[in-house]
Amino acid sequence: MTIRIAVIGAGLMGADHAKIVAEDMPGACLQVVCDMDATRARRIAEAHGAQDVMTDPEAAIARADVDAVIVASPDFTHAPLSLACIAAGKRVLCEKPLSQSVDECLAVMQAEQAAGARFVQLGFMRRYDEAYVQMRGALQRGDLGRALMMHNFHRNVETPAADFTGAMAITNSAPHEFDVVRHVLGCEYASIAAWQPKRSDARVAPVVMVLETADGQLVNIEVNNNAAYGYDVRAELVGEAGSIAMNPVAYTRTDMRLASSTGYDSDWRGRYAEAYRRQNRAFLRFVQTGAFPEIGADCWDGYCAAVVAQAGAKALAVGRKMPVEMIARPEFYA
Ligand code: ISE
Repeated sequence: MTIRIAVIGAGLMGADHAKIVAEDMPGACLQVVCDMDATRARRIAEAHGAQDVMTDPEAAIARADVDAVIVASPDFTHAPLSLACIAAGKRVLCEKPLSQSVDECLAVMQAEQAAGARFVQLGFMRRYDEAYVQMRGALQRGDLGRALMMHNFHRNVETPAADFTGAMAITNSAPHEFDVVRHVLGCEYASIAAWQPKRSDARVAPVVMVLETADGQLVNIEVNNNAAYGYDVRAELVGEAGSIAMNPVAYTRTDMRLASSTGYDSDWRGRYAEAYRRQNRAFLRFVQTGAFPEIGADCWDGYCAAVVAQAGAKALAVGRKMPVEMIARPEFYA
């Protein structure tokens, strides 16, 4: 049976998900594209052969001819739309973050537990990126010995909005690292500190974070949303017996005029193209079987990222290290 998917949100990520559903998810079809802006929804629907266009997300979720949902609308809609999917008994792949509010994350977790089944997979797609898969594998096999540190760099060409702040770098961009690092290391954070260097202009400066894990590892994360030169993510996991680092991802190298060069993507869609496809196919299997994807991110992971982000934003504001205080992991998410 073909799984009929509604994509909610027809912006950058919604368009990308619609394309993935239409082209790279055998067993699924793009049923509806929904966006507040009907013209934008229609453009994406026509480009990828969707059956229908809607402007009301709750109505799209409720449709009898929609089996599953991908939420890629603005961040503040993620939790309410996930709740609507749970209420409708439909599985949802929700873009990160689940919510920037810890309380909203808890509300979605509670609704899911009350429903008695997993409905929400979160779009922390880096878990499916081969570099992080190999880092996690090396650690789990014991190749690296005990993990000591993980270094991370996350650079965007420029901020999406002129009023982007250091706090937003922590709550919007860094959650990718918060999630994938705890996924690779297999432990939770104990504290976070955050600082910013000074820039010569009014743009948001990089944010540099240092986190301690509950197992005594150190994690540093640089998020530079105005790096100017390209989309660039780097990571290195250092253990007592060795280290494993992510290679730059480039299919080609140009050798010309006595120089050798590789290019950068302008944003994350190219760098993580394969990870998005793996993640979305895992979501499809989840819809088909009901078994939550082995390495997928769930509501608990969304809650954890929100708690760390909240503590990180506070640490940046007050200029000192803050504890990361979480509830005990509910048995439901074990
Ligand atoms: C941005 O906020 C995202 O959501 C993207 O997934 C990420 O890759 C990008 O670097 C972030 O800044």
